Parts: sequence; structure tokens; C-alpha cells
Amino acid sequence: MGQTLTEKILDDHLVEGDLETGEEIGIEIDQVLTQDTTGTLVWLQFEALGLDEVQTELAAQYCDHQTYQFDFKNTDDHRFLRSAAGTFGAYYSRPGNGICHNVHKENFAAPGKTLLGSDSHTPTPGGLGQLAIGSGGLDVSVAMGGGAYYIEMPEVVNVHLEGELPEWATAKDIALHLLGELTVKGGVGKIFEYTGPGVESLTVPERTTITNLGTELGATSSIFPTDEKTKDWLSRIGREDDYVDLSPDEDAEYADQITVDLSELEPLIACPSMPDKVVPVSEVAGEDVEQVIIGSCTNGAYEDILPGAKMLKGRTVEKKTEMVVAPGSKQASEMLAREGWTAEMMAAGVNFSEATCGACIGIGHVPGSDSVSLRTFNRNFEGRSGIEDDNVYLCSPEVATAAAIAGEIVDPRDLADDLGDLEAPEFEMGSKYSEGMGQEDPDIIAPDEAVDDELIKGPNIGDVPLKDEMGSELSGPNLLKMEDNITTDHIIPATQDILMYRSNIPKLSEFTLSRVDEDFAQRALDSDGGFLVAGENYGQGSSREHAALCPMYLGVEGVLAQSFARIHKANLFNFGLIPLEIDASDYEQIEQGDDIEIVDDVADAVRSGQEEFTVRVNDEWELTATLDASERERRILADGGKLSHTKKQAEGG
Ligand code: MIC
Ligand code: SF4
Repeated sequence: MGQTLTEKILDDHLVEGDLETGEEIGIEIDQVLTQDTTGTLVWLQFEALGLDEVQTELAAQYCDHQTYQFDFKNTDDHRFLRSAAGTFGAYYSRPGNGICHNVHKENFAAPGKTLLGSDSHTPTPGGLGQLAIGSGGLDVSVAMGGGAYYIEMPEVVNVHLEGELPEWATAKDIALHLLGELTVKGGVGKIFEYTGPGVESLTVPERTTITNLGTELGATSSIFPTDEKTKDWLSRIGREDDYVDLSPDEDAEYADQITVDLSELEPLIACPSMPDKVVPVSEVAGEDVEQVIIGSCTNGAYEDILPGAKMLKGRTVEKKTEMVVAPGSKQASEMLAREGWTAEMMAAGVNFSEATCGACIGIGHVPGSDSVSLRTFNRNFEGRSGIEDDNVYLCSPEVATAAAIAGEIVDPRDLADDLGDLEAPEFEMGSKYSEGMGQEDPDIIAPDEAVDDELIKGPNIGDVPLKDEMGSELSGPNLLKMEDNITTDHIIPATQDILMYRSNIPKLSEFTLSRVDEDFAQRALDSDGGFLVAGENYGQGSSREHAALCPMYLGVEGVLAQSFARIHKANLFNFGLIPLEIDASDYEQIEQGDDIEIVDDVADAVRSGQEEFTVRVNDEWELTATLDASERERRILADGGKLSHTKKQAEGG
């Protein structure tokens, strides 16, 4: 039987297990990436594991999320990261050089290689044939130390693209269409592999917009085959030697197939406040728009910004609307400047931000209260923009620019009809060979150019807390009952005032779940242990392991949820919190404050492979909860988390 492209790459990297759906496999990781807000823990854990040198082909540390350095704490974090990269042998990309996914794509991403990154949008370079997966930081530390990365073999789903996009519909609309159809949990446990004649019509920047948004589907990864378009893109950035031909076998078998006829797509928009609340733009036309932002890791390439620049040529941004461009990388900014587009856009009334995550996580350009903001980003979770009552819509650069011109949401086709002289911008590829552009990225420090050879820890850099081995008894109150689709932004928000404590767990823990219940942290600390209860898809969104580590620090012992998001579930194991699945009817019945007791000898049951656990509530009624875990995950859990487990293994325990 033939293989899918995913299976081929996994087969090449397999160190443990078989490629059977649902079975745990261990794979070798070629490249790792990390960023500033998850990277501090990655290196602290690398150090705590007693590791002293990067073992993967390549490791890269980016500073992208909090680059404004409002406070010495951020600057200290960046200095620590530079010193860690220098000491242990990673590339270091300076603050302001751009978002990890964009800068990695430009400098290092390579077809056929595996990439593990401590950021949920790590799958972005799947658009050029790299098998890239997001994970918690500790998994990245271990992979960087030469350890395998373990996942349940996902289902490989074929997304078959037919036809070509009509005018004004874009790659963003392909991704939004899938989100509308499949929802934010539609991709859990799956890898989406794109095939079909429609693939040829899409360039690498368009493909990476689609693979980037695969994360919003909850997918483990998304991948495209390679072809002339991939080769062309690599040669435009001077890396044609990295090209390899990659495609699935003709008789490859997929778990499922979804067909998308590109010619039927139209401009789409995701409404507040979930990326899957997708409707045609015309359905929400007429809403006043106060802010428009083009950029982020989703649509921050030169090729993503150009259409807006072309649409604005000879026009101005409507007076009541503010428009900001936040390029994904400094290279994209430099290309726009050298080609004259920055000046054109500025003349039209656009402001430029440095290349940073910034506004995407509520750092800068926070919308006004109860106002509409249109963004080309990938996430619009409530409050993520930095204000609780936000109304953030997600759309393509074309739709965003149309709104900036009109001052309201408008289908660009209607705007073109109204204006009479607005043409759909032709897609145009950029090149690093713009006149005068240097070929090397001056903001990247290679391991052999390192400026530090020992770790520099300022007062904000703390230690990584450890958990004790699991005991035989596990009981405590239900500390908080939550609904479906609780995001990691609810658990540990990423806004400015909180983000600077990512390397200081005791302080950061004070903010745990404060967006759901401001008294939570104190209640958890006062209680001797306890549980969290949630609906479906608990922990969707970010890879931040702080969303498991902070509850652990506050004494939480486990989470009872109807289902979990993949990365967050792995993070719960990594920090010794038991993730138990419960039925919808039991979820309905259980109340906040109820006493929860796991009846079995827990540590024993976890180690011995027991799947069903009896949970007694208030000493009155019982429910059955399921632990879906591999043997390896069970050992990690029982040992009190992956750090203790890995150390124990090294000591021969
Ligand atoms: C996000 O988009 O939520 C983030 C901020 O990039 C996170 C990483 C983090 O929390 O540091 C992610 O996607 O993993
Ligand atoms: Fe940064 Fe936003 Fe992309 Fe996350 S989703 S990496 S915060 S730009």
C-alpha cells in the first residue's frame, strides 16, 4: 500500500512504534524553535535536566512576542535567552527581527525535515513540505537534548483542492472555509495533507497561511507537497539547495477526504470571538470599523501586505478608521521599504509597527472599548486583544484593506463596484534579491558568533517548580467549573502586564484563570489540592505550558473535562496533573465546590494501565472517568511530571 506524505516523513524519522493511527510513536526531531515567552522555561528546563549542548541539527531562539521591552523584566528575559542560545549552541534572533514562524520559514525551514516548536503555530512551514509540530516547552527541551518526541499517530486527512480561486478570494478564505465547516475542534488528532490540482495554483506564502491556520482547527500539523512553486520560493530567498521533491504515493490511503472547490469560494470573515464563527463578508457588511491591522504570523509576509498596498495606491484610509501594518518579519519590512511600498502606504495614512506578535496578544494597538477591529490574524478569542469586550473579526488582507478604505465592513467585490476603479490586486511574489538587500540576516546570531558563553539570569528569572510523585489518594474540591472551548488565554493570559512573568512562576500563578474567576488563585492556594472541571476542548489555543505549570504550582491535582486540546493535554502530563475524561451528563451534574475523590489507589492504577477510574462526588454519587494515556505518559504522570521522570530515568530509577 502506498504512503501519504506525512507517513513518508514520519517513517524516515521513526525511532519507536508503528505508524498505526492512535498508537504512540517516537520521532527524531531535526530542528527546534522556541520564542521569548515560552523559551525561558525551555532553557531553564534544559538546564534542570543537566543538558549542556543542543543535539538537534538546528535550534533557533526567537524574540518576538514581547519585543517592546516595556519593563526590565522583558529585557532581562531576552538577555537570558541570548545567553542560553550562546551557551548551549542555538541560533538567536534579536527582538524586532520578526515572528518565529516567519523568520524560521525565511532562514531555516526545509522540506522533509521535522520541526518541533514551543508555539502552537509551529506547523506554518508545512506549506513548504516540512513536518512541523507545536508542543509544550519541556518537550522541546528534551528534543533539543536529543530525545525523541512522542505523539499518538494522528489520522492523516486528505484535503483535496480543485479549481482556482476567483478574484478577491484568497488563501485566507480557504482556511476560513475549513474552520467554518470543521470548527475549532475539527482537527484534533489529525494531520491535514493538501493535494489536488488546486495546490499548483497556490504559492508558498499562500500555502503557509493555510498551514498556519490549521492550528485553529486543533490539528497536529498541516502539510503541502513540494513542487516548482516551492523551488521558486526557496530560490527567491537564496536557499534552493534545501529543495527536495516530496509527494504522497498515488495509491496512498487517507483516513478521510475533504474536497474544496476553490472556484466556489468568496471573501469570508470570522466573527467575534472564535476563529470558527465564519460567514461571508457580505453578511456583516455595514458594521463601522475603528481599527484595521494587517500582519502577524498568518498574513505577515511581503506577499500578504502587498495587496493592501496596491489597493491603497492613490487612495486614503477613511478618517474614522486607523490602519496598522505589522509585518511578520523585518525582512518583509525591508523588502516593502526597498520596493517603495512603505512610502505608498504611509502616504495613504497607514502606520507601521515593528515586526512583532504585539497586537495579536494584546500588546499595543488595543482596540477601544466595544469597538470593531478587523485583523488578518489567526485568533480572536474574547479578551485576547487586551480588552474584555472586544469585537475582533479575522479576514484576508484584501477584506481588511477594503474596510480601511470604506470605514466599515464591506465585501471587496461590492467596494470595487462602487468605486469603479478598484482592481483585485494580482498576487505577486517578492524576492530577497530586492535591490540593495543584504543576503545574511543581520539580526541572527549563529552559534559560532555567540556573544555569551554563560547564562545571565536577572532577578525575574526564577526556578522551575517540581511536583512530588503521585500518591495513592487523590481528593479535593472542584475549584472551578468551566464551559466548552476554554482557551489557554483564559488559563494564563498573554497580555502585557502578565507576560513579563513567564520566567517567574510564583508571580505568574497569581493570574491563573483570573479571566474566568478573579478569586481562583487564592482559593486554590488555600485549599489543600483540588480539581478543575471543564467541558469540551479544554486548553485549546496556545502551547504555553504555564497553563499546566501554574495550576500545578497552586496545588491543582487534575482536570476532569469532556475532552482536551492535544498540546494542553500533553502539558498536563508533563507537569503531573491527571487529565480525566468525563461524560456530558456527569459534567452537567457536578457543581463547583463539590468534593471529588478518586476512589482507586491512584498511583498504582495509573502505573498499571487502568483506564476507568471511579470518582466519588460529595460522598453521594459516583461517576466513571477515563484516563486515555500511553504507558510512557502514565509513568511521567506517576513520577510527578516529565522533569522528575526524566531525571529519575537518568539516575537509573
Ligand atoms: C499564541 O498565539 O497564543 C502564542 C502567544 O503565540 C502562544 C505561545 C505563548 O503562549 O507564548 C502559542 O500559540 O503557543
Ligand atoms: Fe505571535 Fe499571534 Fe502568531 Fe501567536 S498567533 S505566534 S502571538 S503572531
